[in-house]
Amino acid sequence: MSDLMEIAARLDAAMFNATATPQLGDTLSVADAYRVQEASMARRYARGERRVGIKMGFTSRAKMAQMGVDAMIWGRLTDAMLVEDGGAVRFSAYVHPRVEPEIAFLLKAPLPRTVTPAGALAAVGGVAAALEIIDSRYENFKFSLTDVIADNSSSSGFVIGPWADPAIDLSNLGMIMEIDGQPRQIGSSAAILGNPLRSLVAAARLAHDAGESLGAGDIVMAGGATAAEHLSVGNHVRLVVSRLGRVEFRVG
Ligand code: 0L1
Ligand code: MG
Repeated sequence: MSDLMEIAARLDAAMFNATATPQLGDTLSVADAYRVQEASMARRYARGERRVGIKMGFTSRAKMAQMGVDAMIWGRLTDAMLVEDGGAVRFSAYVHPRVEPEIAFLLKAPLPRTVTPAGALAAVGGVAAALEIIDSRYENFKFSLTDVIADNSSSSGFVIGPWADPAIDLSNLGMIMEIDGQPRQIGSSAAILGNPLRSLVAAARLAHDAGESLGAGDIVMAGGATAAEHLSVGNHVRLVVSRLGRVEFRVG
């Protein structure tokens, strides 16, 4: 267990100092990788950060192919990771940040462990276009499945557009992510498990199995719909999701 605590401290320090650390190298089981994640997040909570929800990862083929990982993962989101819509982030706060287009859910009721997509929808108070800023703490943004789980699934920042009424068909919404006015990723919400609601169903199960309940007020990021794009100083990133709205931020 002390080894796991040491790894958690190393990953937390890499995040805190925005300095890359070597990969762990497939030395952990999946269960131990989540224990490391929990322990490194406990260090952040002890510094005053508050958990505000969870993010799902590798819920689309595009993301699995980009990173060479083929299983769904999840990570914790804190209030310190939330970036105001239209706001700015500091490039120097990250190791090698990337951005990806997502759909976010805001819960208005608890999500039970086992729920159908329709049951999950009934617990949703809002849905929004969202951008996730991912930042692996590993050198060269390279990792195994257990490496990335231990590293809080590369969670780093997230930006959420205006919440919309969830009573729309989420299964095939067009998504265009622009950087500096140029379309860089074009996709559909269908890429997220056929419908982002399925990611919410999976989130309920995975979080519950790890002893984390999802309740009213929690945010769930459904996972990248396309491959991620590198960020550079000066970038302006904007995502438009058909029928849902837009969200944007700058890199300073
Ligand atoms: O949304 C996603 O699929 C993000 C996965 C996080 C892991 C990564 O690509 O760094
Ligand atoms: Mg993501």
